[in-house]
Amino acid sequence: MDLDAITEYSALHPKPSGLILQYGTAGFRTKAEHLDHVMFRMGLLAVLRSKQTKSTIGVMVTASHNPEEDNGVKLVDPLGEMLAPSWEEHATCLANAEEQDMPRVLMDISVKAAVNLQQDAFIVIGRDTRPTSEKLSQSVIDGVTVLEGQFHDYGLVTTPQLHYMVYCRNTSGQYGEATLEGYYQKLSKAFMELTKQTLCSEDEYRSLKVDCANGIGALKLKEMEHYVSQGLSVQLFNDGTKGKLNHLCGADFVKSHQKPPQGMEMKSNERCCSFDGDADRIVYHYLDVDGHFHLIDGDKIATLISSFLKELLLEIGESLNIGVVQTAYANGSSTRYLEEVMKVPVYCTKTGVKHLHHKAQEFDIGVYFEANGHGTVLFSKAAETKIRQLTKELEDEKRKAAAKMLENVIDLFNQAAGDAISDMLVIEAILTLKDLTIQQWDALYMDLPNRQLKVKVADRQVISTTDAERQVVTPPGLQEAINDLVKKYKLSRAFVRPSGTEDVVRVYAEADSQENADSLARAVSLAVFQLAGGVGETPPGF
Ligand code: 16G
Ligand code: MG
Repeated sequence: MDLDAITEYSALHPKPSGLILQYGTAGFRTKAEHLDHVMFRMGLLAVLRSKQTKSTIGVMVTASHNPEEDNGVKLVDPLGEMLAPSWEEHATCLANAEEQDMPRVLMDISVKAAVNLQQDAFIVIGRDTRPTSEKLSQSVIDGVTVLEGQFHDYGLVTTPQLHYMVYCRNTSGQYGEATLEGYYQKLSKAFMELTKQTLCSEDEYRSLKVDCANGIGALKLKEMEHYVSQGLSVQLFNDGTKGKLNHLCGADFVKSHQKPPQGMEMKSNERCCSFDGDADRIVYHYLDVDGHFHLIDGDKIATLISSFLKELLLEIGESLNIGVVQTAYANGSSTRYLEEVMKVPVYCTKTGVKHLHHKAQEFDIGVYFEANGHGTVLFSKAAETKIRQLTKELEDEKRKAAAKMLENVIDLFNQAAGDAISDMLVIEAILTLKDLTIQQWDALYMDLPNRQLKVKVADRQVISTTDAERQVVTPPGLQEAINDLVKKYKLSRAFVRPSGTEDVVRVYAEADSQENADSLARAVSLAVFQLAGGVGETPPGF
């Protein structure tokens, strides 16, 4: 390691002294102007991680659904997964080291993690469409270069596309070709094969309006459009030509405000969906004939997908197990429907894709979705091999066709990460194959009315939780207070947790009516404010 060169280059990406940032649920995320040094240092760290794992590592510059002024960075581990927890700690230490200490901290990490510095390193880099992303990704490249890592800059890509590239490169191309062309080809081929029997169905099934959050999803859907145009016609809105990224549009806005995005013409009963700013989340929505807005969130997406997969499994008659993974935010109705009507086992993990992803790996087929629209389906290697073998060996036509469909589904899901484009194609294929309208899909079950609120407290870490964030451990008395409030309402449930991405405590409540869900959420917010050191104004409504 050439410490002099590192010191010299680092001075070009100086750390504002005193600034402390945390590698959180989805990497570092803050105002773009505070991130230059973090980018340089993540370039350095990616090289160490690559040497240690002897694999290609990804670095994605994005702040997803955050406002346009923010930016962020996260590292992608060899199989497309999120960075291992011990390396999250290294990332935090390195980002926070004061300028003069940084080379020493870098050395310490390399010793602690037993990195062989002689090993080659290869890094792939991607970025979203934020005005600051190009310059910041250049700083990542500076970091990679000073440690003599090799790299490939994919430029503008969605977050899941970068995960895909990493996965492809580390599996010698078995998963797919590590190019955008390879990504489009793989997905579109699987989509066209899956839907080929139904291509003559009515036109209304084949057109979909997509709100692209004024983000990268728009560019990439435009590139992909012609690959799937025989099976699906997409009409893009909020494509970034006019509006601001994530402003009053996109999956996060639609989900949290339970409102249609601005900038999208919606006629009644038209099928619409929204991506987030880096295209790793998707939610569907429509207006009914009375003009009422209906949101179809990650829970209903998981339900549609798992019921389809379960039918195919029954058809081929193999005992592959399937499990659905959710978080505490999953609507109570979805969990009940999955367990009681569909009879699939449901598991709850902490918020954040990495927790769901990890749990989903325990099943032959693991379906995971956060209510906010992050998710995918993972097939174990054994399940995949079995299914591919069945498509070749089965003689019974019906069973063979079902196995073939499952094979297409494996290829269509981005198994490296939740991916709005890939999820969208799977959903469109299922709706077409099952001849379902968006209203019929929506009618699978009725969501319980719910409300999310935020509370500002002096230190959100005073709140600790257990049982996948469904129970508060500290501060004392808070869980008892929540229990007493929940008892006052029917079909009710509430939990609180410190946010991993914002300096707030999040509150979730659901109940038999919207009024009751709102009132429970407000009462719980007040309890948090009083028992966990609320600051500023008392939560409204009292
Ligand atoms: C991040 C997570 C997302 C989670 C959200 C929760 C990833 C890639 N993204 O965006 O899964 O739902 O944080 O945010 O893991 P919160 O902690 O602020 O509620
Ligand atoms: Mg995102």
